[in-house]
Amino acid sequence: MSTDEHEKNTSGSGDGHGLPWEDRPEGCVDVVWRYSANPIIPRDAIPCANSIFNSAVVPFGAGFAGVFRVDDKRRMQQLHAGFSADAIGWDINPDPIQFTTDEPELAGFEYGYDPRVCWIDDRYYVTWCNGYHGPTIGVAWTQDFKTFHQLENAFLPFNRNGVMFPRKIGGNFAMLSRPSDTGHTPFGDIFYSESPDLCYWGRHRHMMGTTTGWQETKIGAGPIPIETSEGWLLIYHGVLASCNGFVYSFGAALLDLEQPWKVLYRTEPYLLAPQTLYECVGDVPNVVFPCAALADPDTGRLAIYYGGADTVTCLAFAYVDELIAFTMNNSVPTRV
Ligand code: BMA
Repeated sequence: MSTDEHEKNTSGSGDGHGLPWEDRPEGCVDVVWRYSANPIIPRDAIPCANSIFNSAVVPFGAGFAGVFRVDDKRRMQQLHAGFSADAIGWDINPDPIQFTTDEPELAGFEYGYDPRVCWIDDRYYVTWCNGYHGPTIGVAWTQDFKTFHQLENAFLPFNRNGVMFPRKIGGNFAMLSRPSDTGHTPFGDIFYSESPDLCYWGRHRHMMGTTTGWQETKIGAGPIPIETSEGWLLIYHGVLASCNGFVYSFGAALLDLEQPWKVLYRTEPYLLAPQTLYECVGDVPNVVFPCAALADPDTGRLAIYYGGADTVTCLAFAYVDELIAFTMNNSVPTRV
């Protein structure tokens, strides 16, 4: 698909471009609100699935496409492609993605989870947590969501939450990631890295660490950052260690446009925390985990896709302008 075709889907007609939307419920004062018909994807949408969650969607052709995290009934973590006309009802391929590569070292797919999809120039890049002697960041590109060309892993193990920027920064590809360990990591800051060629990554910069409350234990980038006049709008997850285990919520930050490792603002309160049945009850209770957002530049509407309780896929809404204002007005002190 050409750049023009992609832009046709992300800017233009002023009618919301078919993005999912539901007005803020009456009486709701929150800056982010849930879709009333959540979850949009049940755990058993395809026969092999134990659960379908933490997934990424993008505009594609006249509709939408996505890469879905499917934990199968063997409890292996797989990635599946899917298509949709309205970005709510999804037709998910029952067979996992088979990545193509000429590099034998990359060929044996161990496991993959928490995908993100990012349009840059003329193709979609997929990043995911890729099993290679421990979790690291896998990278591939596609133009049709049928053939996926795998590139080199971006980093050494152990790393998670690789999220690319939708344009080059200072002439280089740019990615956020969260160095971690082999297990249920009890720490984690977000780092920024650049690459001239998507093979060699460097210029690593510390971007943001943990603070208190909902983001006291570890944090990780969520959807692809959204470029705004006030900076990159980054939605990210944060983890609190309760006496009953980890609690995953999400908030937002604004990053400097040309030096994105400089955090201008970040929310002290969360935007969304696990509170509904489908967020509090499932294979891993008390998890909301955002991996994608669809933005309409004309209406300012934002549709945020997140996993609920490591089991189902859910949708929430916001206005980009309100999110920016909220982030600025409810920020913890940053170092900038
Ligand atoms: C993280 C990732 C996510 C998951 C979360 C809660 O480490 O594995 O995929 O949603 O834990 O279990």
